Amino acid sequence: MSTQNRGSLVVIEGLDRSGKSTQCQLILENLQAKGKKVQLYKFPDRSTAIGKKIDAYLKETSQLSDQVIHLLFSANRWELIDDIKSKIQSGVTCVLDRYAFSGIAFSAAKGLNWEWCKSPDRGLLRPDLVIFLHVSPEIAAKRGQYGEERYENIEMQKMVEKNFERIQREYTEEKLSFVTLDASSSLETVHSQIINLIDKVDVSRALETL
Ligand code: DGP
Repeated sequence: MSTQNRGSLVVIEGLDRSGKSTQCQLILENLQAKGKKVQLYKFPDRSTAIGKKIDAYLKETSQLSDQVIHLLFSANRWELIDDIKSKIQSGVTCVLDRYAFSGIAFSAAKGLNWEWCKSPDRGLLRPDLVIFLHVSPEIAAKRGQYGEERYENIEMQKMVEKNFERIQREYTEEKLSFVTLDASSSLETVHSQIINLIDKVDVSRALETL
């Protein structure tokens, strides 16, 4: 990929109800106000045919094996990656609300093999920056609409939290910039920390793959 004037690839991860989607919206507004081209992608993207299957699974109106849903979540990322790649090449900063790291964290929490969970996402674009918004599962559980979907229970979220710690360790060893922020601080504090990190992304480096 050409390194000239490319956009950056930023991923926001977190437990359910960690404030990810609000922060993604604030990032969008901040970068747009600075005149930057920016596009937000939310994973899972529930609008595609695969995304609709994922949505039904999360709302518990359909049942699928743990392996099948893992592969569907990954396929949902693969179906959008060419679009993301061409946006980045044309100078657009792409902000992803969840990505492959959620895939490992949630599926491994159900007992699937760690390396097996990683494999379907190998070859996807490697982000310039991953920000994990940390909020304790107990605090998240007190937030609005919690418990409406599959996975929104404290036991599951605690395992997911542990898995994100391992993901951060492993990817940091691979030199991926993976930062955990305390998302229980005020919206404004978290937002300005995120913007500081995004401003420091080095887009002169070529994008690699996971
Ligand atoms: P959200 O739309 O951000 O609330 O995410 C939907 C739920 O799906 C949330 O509980 C996290 C979970 N999730 C997101 N990505 C993946 C994935 O790749 N694999 C699995 N198993 N779960 C995921």
